[in-house]
Amino acid sequence: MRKSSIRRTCAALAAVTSLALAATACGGTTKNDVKDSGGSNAAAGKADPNAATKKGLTVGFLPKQVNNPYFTSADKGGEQALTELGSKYKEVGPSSATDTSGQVSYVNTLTQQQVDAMAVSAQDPGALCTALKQAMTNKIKVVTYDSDTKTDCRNAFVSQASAEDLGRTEVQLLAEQIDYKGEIAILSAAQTATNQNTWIDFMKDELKDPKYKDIKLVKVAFGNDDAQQSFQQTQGLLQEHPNLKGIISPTTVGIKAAAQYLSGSKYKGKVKLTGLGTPNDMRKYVKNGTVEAFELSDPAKLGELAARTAVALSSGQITGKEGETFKAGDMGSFTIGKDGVISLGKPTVFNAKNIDQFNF
Ligand code: RAM
Repeated sequence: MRKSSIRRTCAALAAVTSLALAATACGGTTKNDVKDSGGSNAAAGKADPNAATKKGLTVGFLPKQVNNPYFTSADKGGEQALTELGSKYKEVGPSSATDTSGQVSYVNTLTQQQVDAMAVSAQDPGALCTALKQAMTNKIKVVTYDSDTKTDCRNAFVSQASAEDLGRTEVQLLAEQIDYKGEIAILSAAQTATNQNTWIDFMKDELKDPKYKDIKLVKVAFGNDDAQQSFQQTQGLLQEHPNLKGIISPTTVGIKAAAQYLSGSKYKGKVKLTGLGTPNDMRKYVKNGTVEAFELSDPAKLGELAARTAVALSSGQITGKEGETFKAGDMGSFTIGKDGVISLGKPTVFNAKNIDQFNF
């Protein structure tokens, strides 16, 4: 076989089969040769907290949606951390938050490109599993951030806060604003989104407390992290439920669109709105009396922690097991919790008093 056709065959083989297999058959020096040289602990699948931080790694970020400002900030945080650590950042991803098959293709692309690690925000808990497992078989470390997949389809999950905290506190915020009385609705993102669905389950559980006996959740609507759809869903909620007293929107795109609708309607200040939003998106709605209080953790910090987790995994400092601890630069030390979850911390609650102190 001529050299060029060997190269073509190898490329084709790598595209359709296990990269490790293709690499062996083609005799190339691949990531796999390098990756297993992480010392005896790494070879035995044990974490070595004292292992040196590797440089020159490539970490691919795959957000739920590339044109969502939340992920623009998150991924920027990831890029900055990787640059500081002497590694490379790349980003791929779909423009719609409901393009699960697009996300699968992007996972496969990153695998074919033999990145060292990928940070993925999953649009759906199960859809990416086969592709992510294939990546891990090829010794690529998989971190989910923001929105998880199933636990066996990644090495670790970096969450913006405890899911339970986020779900329960959103109900608490709204309940106070409506005096613990009346109909409420939820305006979510995509119907399959792991993060939103987990938070909603905790919201429903929180609502079981007798102190909320006079609050009734009448509907969960889905705006798919699309501004126009979220705006229309808000309008629809108020048409269908004219007695609605409050809305929780656990998505930055949803809460912004709902605030925009409410602020231009007769419901402004009457129908309360809370959830997860960025201070920069929500500032004007807090100032004009549409929104009292909402919350979020800084997405740039989430991206930074995802990047640092990916590098710690690739360096063999952690494997993703509960109880392992690692240093995340200026962010301090983090300990991996149950099911491989790493939580960034507590979200910040924003209101008229503090919103001007934040710029993200
Ligand atoms: C949207 C996305 C993201 C979520 C934030 C709060 O940008 O749905 O997944 O974490 O909101």
